[in-house]
Amino acid sequence: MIRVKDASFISSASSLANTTPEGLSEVAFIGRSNVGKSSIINALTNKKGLAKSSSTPGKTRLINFFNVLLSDEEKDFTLQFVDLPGFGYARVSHSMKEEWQKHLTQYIERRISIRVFVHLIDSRHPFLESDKEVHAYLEGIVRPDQRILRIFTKADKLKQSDVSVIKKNYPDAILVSSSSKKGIDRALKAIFETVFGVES
Ligand SMILES: Nc1nc2c(ncn2[C@@H]2O[C@H](COP(=O)(O)OP(=O)(O)OP(=O)(O)O)[C@@H](O)[C@H]2O)c(=O)[nH]1
Ligand SMILES: [Mg+2]
Repeated sequence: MIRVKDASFISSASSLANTTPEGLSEVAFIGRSNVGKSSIINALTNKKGLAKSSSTPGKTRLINFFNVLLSDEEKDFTLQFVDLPGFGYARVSHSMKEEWQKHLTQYIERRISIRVFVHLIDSRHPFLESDKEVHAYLEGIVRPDQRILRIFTKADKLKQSDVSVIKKNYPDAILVSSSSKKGIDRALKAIFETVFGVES
């Protein structure tokens, strides 16, 4: 089984120009503000407070890099998890919003090291137009060496009937709860296999 041995904060960047050097394979967590991007990084690494989460949307304002050391019992692997600001956070001035989105899209489109885009979707709202737009956007820019993984967050808030609806519409759906940790092992395995192309 794949597990995280260690995780640590590396740096924050306000734009692509001042990011850490290209190199380690990166997993970029993308989604609407408040969907649970920072929380899933903490759950996956089993480190509360590693990424700053908040009930107030718009908490993450920079591109934050975390070094993650994984092990599959035999070998160690290193990845970089990247916590990003949310798409479409409205409670800032229009010009500031445009500035954020510009830096965000530059990082997403031009950063060579990105191997996986983890698109997080709030499982209570699985069919939002904004998520369809994000998915279409990612499909439009994804390079042959990159993959898109869809993960549904906050699954602890769902009734079984809601789970069935998601599974029917997204047969490969990975549902997770960062609070109860349900689905977290499966999400880690999926990320690992997507990056390294091997079964763990
Ligand atoms: N019930 C429940 N709440 C969650 C879960 N994951 C995150 N939350 C809550 O959702 C809120 C937002 O979580 P964050 O991780 O800060 O969300 P984010 O996507 O990083 O938000 P921004 O940084 O603003 O873009 C916080 O109050 C979290 O405690 C989950 O699995 N279940
Ligand atoms: Mg955040």
